[in-house]
Amino acid sequence: MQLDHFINGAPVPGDLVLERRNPSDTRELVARFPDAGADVVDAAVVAASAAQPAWAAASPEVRADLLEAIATTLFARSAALGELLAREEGKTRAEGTGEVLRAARIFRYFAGEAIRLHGRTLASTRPGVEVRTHHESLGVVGLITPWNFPIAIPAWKAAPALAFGNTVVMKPAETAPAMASALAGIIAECGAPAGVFNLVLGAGGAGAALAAHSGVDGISFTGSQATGQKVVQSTAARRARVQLEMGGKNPLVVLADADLDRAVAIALDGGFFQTGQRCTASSRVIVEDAIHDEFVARLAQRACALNVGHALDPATQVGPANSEAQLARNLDYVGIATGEGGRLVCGGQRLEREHPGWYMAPSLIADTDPAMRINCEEVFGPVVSTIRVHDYDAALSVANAGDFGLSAGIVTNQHDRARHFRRNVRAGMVMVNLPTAGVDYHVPFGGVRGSSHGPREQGFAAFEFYTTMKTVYEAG
Ligand code: UN1
Repeated sequence: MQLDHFINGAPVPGDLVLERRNPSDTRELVARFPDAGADVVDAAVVAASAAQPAWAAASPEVRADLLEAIATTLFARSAALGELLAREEGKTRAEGTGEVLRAARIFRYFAGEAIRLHGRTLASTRPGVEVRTHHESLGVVGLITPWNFPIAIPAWKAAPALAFGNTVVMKPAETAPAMASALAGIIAECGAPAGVFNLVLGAGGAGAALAAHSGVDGISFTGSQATGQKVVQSTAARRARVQLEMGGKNPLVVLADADLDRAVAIALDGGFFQTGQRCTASSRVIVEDAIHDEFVARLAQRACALNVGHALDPATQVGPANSEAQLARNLDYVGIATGEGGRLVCGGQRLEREHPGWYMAPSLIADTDPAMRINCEEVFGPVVSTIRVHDYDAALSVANAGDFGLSAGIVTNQHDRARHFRRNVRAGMVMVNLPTAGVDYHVPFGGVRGSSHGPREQGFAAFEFYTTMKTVYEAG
């Protein structure tokens, strides 16, 4: 598959200097694609700027119809797109197809939101004056998207952007160009006017050029803290709006009263499904002493039994790491954790399969200390650590340690404990008796501290980033 940029309603080819291989079988070349330079990014921003006034002025019904058509197309093609997603990203076919359906539902949700956008009318403090708020589009938005949800995250950024009258330039991760291209093709096919949605492919330089472009009114970014920091510096310098999602080191607290089978199932899902490659993954499991050893033994048994294999094999439960670099990072962190005194209970090694791929055994490291690097730094792989605590208060304080604050979970049947945790844990999302990962699409998503910056994404909160407010005073 040879991919092009997509600018002003037409494919724009470039030198095919980059390639993407299937992480389940690296002999398979999934896509070859170009690396946008500043000139290509500029052309896309110019096209988006030119298209923006007419798109914002169109009836909300026009925008709703486009999003509805995109949703319908994604529903209809979920099987083929789910397969492409699994081949390109490495998550299982079921996870890939599920993600395409999630993207479809996001577009359908924002088709409704396009119509519902409204302001407020208030009585002025001055007689004879009316005062209202209007929400207008922000303008041209740049979307810098990660590889781990290669269609759902583009959908939850692009759908509200388009719904509220913005035009888009999207730069997807360099390990997920084919899904982004498929989405751009569908948006065009469903009737988006030229310039409304533009795609530039490439590596980090293309994203940096987009973040720095003076014609871009806002950047929505999901990725690492290091890149997020560069994005915020670049946007702050020109006072553009910015929204950053930068991952987590999400704690899952398991209290002694918890049903062990349930707690183990929650930890297994949150820690290892989707190869642990979720910013919401339960990567730190904090367990009360009374059940710690039994919990670790059962989780290790379940983790070892997970079937790691080719993403398209129906028996596979955990696909490969997304890239060779990600696999190397995962293995490095196992070494760092054991080097600092953690006890490797299961996994920890690369796996060989009949296809050459970036496979890794689900890995559990027990007896870790909250201050160890494994408990402070995001790994983004199937690597889970456990921390033993003597009571709930200690668990809460460990959960609140560190620089992240995206999602936090607790497994308990004690209502008062769950409520105390919900009120006192420092996180943007709290899960009671649920994995820290796996969120609904119609409610706000985001974290606190080093995890997020700027307005929340998704659901009814999304309009805050993608619109600007105007206050109108009118005398008769
Ligand atoms: C989820 O847990 O369902 O990059 C979504 C990520 C997050 C999305 C997680 N922004 O993993």
